[in-house]
Amino acid sequence: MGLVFSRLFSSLFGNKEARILVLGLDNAGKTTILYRLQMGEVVSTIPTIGFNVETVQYNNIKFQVWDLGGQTSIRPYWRCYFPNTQAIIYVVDSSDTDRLVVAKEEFHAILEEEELKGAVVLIYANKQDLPGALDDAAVTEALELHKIKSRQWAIFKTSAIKGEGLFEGLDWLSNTLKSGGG
Ligand SMILES: Nc1nc2c(ncn2[C@@H]2O[C@H](COP(=O)(O)OP(=O)(O)OP(=O)(O)O)[C@@H](O)[C@H]2O)c(=O)[nH]1
Ligand SMILES: [Mg+2]
Repeated sequence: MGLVFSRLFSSLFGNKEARILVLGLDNAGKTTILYRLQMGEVVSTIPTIGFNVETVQYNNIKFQVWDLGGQTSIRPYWRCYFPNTQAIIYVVDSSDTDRLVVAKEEFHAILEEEELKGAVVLIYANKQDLPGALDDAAVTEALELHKIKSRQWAIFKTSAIKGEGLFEGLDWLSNTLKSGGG
């Protein structure tokens, strides 16, 4: 009842809330992105064991952003966070071409998850500032994004270090969520 009331209250005052999961392989830049979005700064990170969660208020949406550790041994725990998720931000290190196949497999495994069937997907082709980084078209191909069926998705080129592309992606996400996606 409390939840229903707070949702009604939020919708009356145009303040939608959304629970977002940030997923991707270790070293992709997820934690860097979370704090770039939240504080507008580059923070020094260590590999995440577990999660970080922060609230990011943007375009009248209160995003509750969950950044999960991406190491191989902790990826099985991602599913503990799947329920009630409106959107996934999938982060790829566009310069880590050796691991794009693994990134693709993890991505498509996520799309298969029943609990995430309704979630919209934003892909960040991150680390565009690095030499040899693949562009959005090449990452689209490597991740086989054309195989995505009946789900809203978009890909943006980003550099968390330079602060480029992140809010463009969040614009897409907030418009998509406002128009009923997720
Ligand atoms: N050049 C460059 N480096 C980046 C960028 N984004 C993140 N990094 C660096 O990549 C490294 C890993 O970043 P993290 O944000 O800790 O990566 P993560 O995805 O959270 O990794 P896990 O917590 O292990 O899953 C750090 O040294 C970051 O400074 C980027 O856009 N460009
Ligand atoms: Mg991290």
